[in-house]
Amino acid sequence: MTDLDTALPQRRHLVTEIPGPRSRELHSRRTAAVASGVGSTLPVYVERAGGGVIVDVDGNSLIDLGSGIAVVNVGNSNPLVVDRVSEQVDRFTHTCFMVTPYEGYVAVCEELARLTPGDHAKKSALFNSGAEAVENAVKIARQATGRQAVVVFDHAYHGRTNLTMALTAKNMPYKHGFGPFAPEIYRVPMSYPYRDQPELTGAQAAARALALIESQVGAGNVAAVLIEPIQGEGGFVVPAEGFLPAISQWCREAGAVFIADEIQTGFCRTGDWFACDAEGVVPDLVTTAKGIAGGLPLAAVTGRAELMDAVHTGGLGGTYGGNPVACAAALASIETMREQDLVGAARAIGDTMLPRLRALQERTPSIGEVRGRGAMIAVELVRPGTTEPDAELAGRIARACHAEGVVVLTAGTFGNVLRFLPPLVIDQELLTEALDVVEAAFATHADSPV
Ligand code: PLZ
Repeated sequence: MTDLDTALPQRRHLVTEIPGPRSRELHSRRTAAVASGVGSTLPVYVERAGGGVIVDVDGNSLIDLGSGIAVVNVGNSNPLVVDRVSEQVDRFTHTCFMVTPYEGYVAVCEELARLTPGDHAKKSALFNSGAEAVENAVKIARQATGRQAVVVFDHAYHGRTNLTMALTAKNMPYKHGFGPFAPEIYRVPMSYPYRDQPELTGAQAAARALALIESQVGAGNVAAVLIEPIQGEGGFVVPAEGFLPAISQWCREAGAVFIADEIQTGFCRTGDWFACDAEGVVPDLVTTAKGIAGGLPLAAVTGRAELMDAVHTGGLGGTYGGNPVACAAALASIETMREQDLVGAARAIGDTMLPRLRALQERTPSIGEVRGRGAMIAVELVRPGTTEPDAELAGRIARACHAEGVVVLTAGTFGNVLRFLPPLVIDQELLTEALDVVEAAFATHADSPV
């Protein structure tokens, strides 16, 4: 669907088993040199990637349904990103914005002000990683409110640094053995329509969470409520309609900062520029990263100008935050999203995937739920006839897809969610072929209807 000016054929083509001999060789070097705490979903070592494919060192061409965890929304080595990055690298690679600034940083902040939800005056600060953006959003909210408590949700994922580990819900692998964690973090139940028994409307789920905040934290102590509008690592949990608006309304009344973590959902992924747009929710602060810069490390906090400016000069920063090469990549990515209508492309991906996966669900009792929006789609696996999570099956299906040359990821508090995050520029045909592979994996590995 795009004018991919790449020599990389957009096809699935396996020439060895997965992983092949050269990948296995690299893997044994890696095992000797790389700390084992860093994992890899699929140890095929990459040689090239573009559009919807990843080519490994053995010459296998795999279909990419992961986008490096929702990062290469505009496609890997997107031609415009490559051009702009090369041009920037040629001019200068780093000065440190806090020493001698440059236009690219300012231009990215201007784009963020235009694109993020709401038409109020906004300002931004740039960082290197999602976790760093989340940490800084909390710093800003605390400074602006003079309060300390931060409210987060069950199944939340916000990063692996000390503060963000405390904000993240899941113990294994993110927190286990890494405490003590930062104080003044309070966790309340998320709206999780598939698992809320009895099913709660968005308003009811919000009332459940808000009652706990009021009784256990106290509205006047809350600096910020931090939420992913669709949870990512937690299993692509889409809250019931009305949940986010109710939480954001409560924040407004309580004088608390409503922070939307759009690190995984942002930049067209869900079929809107930002997932909050779907219900017209306007956060006070938004954190972004991943999709913003087509694969280069960049992150941002964007928000109400008066909140952002509550911090004293020098209170925010970092050596590399808003690196000029990453800013050039972000500007090229944003231009691509706009010109190639990647919002529309993400919607089209959802329109292809959801009906096929729902049809698969009809004949597969171990599929408890198919959910998601745009190009952020998941399948939750359970033991047939129950809602008991089946992580083992999710792993088996993922491995079967990998063996057939389709990169899929798993997620979820219970590890039982298969998730799909294709690059938004993926060919329809390639996407259809990937879905054939997923269906075949279910046909072989999941129980047949009873
Ligand atoms: N907030 C919503 O999705 C990163 C992490 C994978 P960083 N998610 C992928 C892993 O196992 O480390 C993420 C996110 C949301 C924050 C983050 C953190 O972003 O750029 O990884 O720090």
